[in-house]
Amino acid sequence: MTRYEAGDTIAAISTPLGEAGIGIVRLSGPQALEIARRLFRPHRPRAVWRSHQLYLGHIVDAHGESIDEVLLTLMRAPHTYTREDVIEINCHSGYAVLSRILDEVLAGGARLARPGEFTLRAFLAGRLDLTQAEAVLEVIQARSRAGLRVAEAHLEGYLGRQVADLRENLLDILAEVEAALDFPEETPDLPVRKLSKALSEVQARLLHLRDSYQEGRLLREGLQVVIVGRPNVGKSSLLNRLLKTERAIVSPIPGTTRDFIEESIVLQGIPVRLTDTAGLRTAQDQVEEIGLERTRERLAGADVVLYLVDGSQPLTLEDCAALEGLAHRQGLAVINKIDLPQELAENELAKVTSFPMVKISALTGQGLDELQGGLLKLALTGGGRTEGVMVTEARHHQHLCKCLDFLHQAGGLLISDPPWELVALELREAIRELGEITGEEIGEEVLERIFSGFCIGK
Ligand SMILES: Nc1nc2c(ncn2[C@@H]2O[C@H](COP(=O)(O)OP(=O)(O)OP(=O)(O)O)[C@@H](O)[C@H]2O)c(=O)[nH]1
Ligand SMILES: [Mg+2]
Repeated sequence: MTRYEAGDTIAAISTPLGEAGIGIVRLSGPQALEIARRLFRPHRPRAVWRSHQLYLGHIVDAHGESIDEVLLTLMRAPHTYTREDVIEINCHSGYAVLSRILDEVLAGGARLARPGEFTLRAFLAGRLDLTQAEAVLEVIQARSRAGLRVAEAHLEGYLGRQVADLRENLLDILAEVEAALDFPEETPDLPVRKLSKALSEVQARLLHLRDSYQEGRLLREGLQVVIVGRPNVGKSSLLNRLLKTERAIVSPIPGTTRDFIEESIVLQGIPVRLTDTAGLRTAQDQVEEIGLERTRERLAGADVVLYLVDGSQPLTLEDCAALEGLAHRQGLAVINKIDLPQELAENELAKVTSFPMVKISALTGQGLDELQGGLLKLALTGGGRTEGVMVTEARHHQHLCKCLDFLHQAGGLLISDPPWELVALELREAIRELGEITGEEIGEEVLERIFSGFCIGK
């Protein structure tokens, strides 16, 4: 094992490299204190260094010349993030200061930390389970309040504990089955009904967790919304309205938007990525053709489609064809320009699409609340959850699905006098899937993949 070698001292710049009030160089490992003491000149020299204290002084280079005035935090193992000795050097944040201090630390015997290595050490030391380690990244990347709330709950270990608890329940069931397998004479006939009931209870809780992913994924990744429609129906005007800025060019000339425009907003705590696209029509030139191709690509990746029509015009054949092409998608049929005299027959529109209908004016802002409400309703078909542990990671969701598959197999085998060997086999697989979520059973390559997504210094 090269990557997970403990024993060496790692160091990294833990704050973004840029001009700011404070930047932090962090060290963790058995030599952290020794390295720091060689570089640090405290304002008030002292014989005893106490843990969890701040010291004011200077970091100096090999010639004794000061690099910066800093506040140094000393944290002795085991009450630290990594459970090793940790030193944090709070200096002024600037490229030259931070990189010079890091260079001195590395020259002093530390090794540059790999992405996520501090958190990896916290995981390997047993301070965090894997769901908590992953939540560190989730907290950093949270894009909305609701997303942050869920990430913080993961960091507290609520998800990990729930999964570990379910795994324990399965281990209990497995123990009963295995006892009967190992000592068939001493064990009375296994209570199939009781085991079946215990299994169903675990399955129900797992299903609940698995289903929370629909909303969890939205909180994490955001909702992809694409605005499409014929030229000039007001797509860019709607984008601007939702963003509350004049982001996209709006003009009465059809074909104004040629490339797609993407921006983010937060709707009731859920991050939404909004894409305005080039109007759907037969391309007039090569640039427009490329624009249309991009519209189709964005459309393919959308969670929700907003199909815009101009209410002051009759419905066209192109609209009908486009809407029919979207029949298998989730979306809203948005009638725009309701401030103008209406020419569009709503019943005709209803005939070609099953999308819920919303009427708005991108010009006056009328109907915008209904539009946003309709959007969220589509995104949260489960109605939205306000409490309980939620799954936000694709990795966790996959393991939950696989675990449920194995339990389904096990459940199917539970008839009177079932092949207990096979039941045990399915149960063991199911237990392993849960162990991969919390990290109790995890391969090195999976760890590698998870932590390589982190930034250096975390
Ligand atoms: N009266 C009225 N005019 C609108 C409304 N929404 C947009 N318009 C006007 O319709 C014209 C086209 O608006 P855009 O937002 O550029 O339309 P678009 O769908 O982005 O058009 P392309 O980019 O060409 O596909 C502009 O003159 C807008 O001011 C509305 O709700 N009411
Ligand atoms: Mg436009």
